[in-house]
Amino acid sequence: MKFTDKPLIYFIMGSENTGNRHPLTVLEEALSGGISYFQLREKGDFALTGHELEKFAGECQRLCGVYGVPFIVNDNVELACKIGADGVHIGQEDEDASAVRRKMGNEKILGISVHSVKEAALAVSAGADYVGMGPVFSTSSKRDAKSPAGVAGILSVKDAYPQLPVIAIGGITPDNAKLVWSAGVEGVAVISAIAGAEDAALQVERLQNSFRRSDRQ
Ligand code: TZP
Ligand code: MG
Repeated sequence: MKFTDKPLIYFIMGSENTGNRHPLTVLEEALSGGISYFQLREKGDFALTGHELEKFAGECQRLCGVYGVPFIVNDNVELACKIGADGVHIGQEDEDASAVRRKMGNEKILGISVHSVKEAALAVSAGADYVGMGPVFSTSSKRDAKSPAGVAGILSVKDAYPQLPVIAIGGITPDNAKLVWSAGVEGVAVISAIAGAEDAALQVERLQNSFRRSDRQ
């Protein structure tokens, strides 16, 4: 997984996040706006399952392929392996991270959600390519979200593991992203600010501009 000085916008979406807009329309807009990674996170009461999920995942994967953007699957390691996704993202309650790394092989991307320096340490030893750290701010996109770690929470992980790519997540919008970039993260992961935007491409551009306005440039 490559992390450069370019601001990394990591878009996360499931079929329930886009309101009355078609998720594939939103994904294509976000891709054309310049997202760097896409994660399919299919959650909620009406989440697709089985064949429908596989079909939807395949459509998202195909679109990502057109734009050359890595396609990551949340939680579902079996699905990721079956369809040949570029990687998988797991949380603290999911399968053991070292076992997932073994299943996926070393070539695939492994991301792990962490909420503390201690969890970041475990993620490093399990072979994570990056950690998703958050929620930075309060969020309504995750039912069981922990209390917000703030920018201080990100800084504590960055201080302990300067080489570990950190993707900040939770309540990030173009208005507060400047603060997050200033903490030295490699990227920001966003659900609602992109999935709920009228124009996802424009919203991605706004997030990129917030990086340009941050203290790092
Ligand atoms: N993990 C921590 S916060 C969060 C996840 C999946 C949800 C982020 O969504 P949003 O809408 O960008 O706050
Ligand atoms: Mg999970």
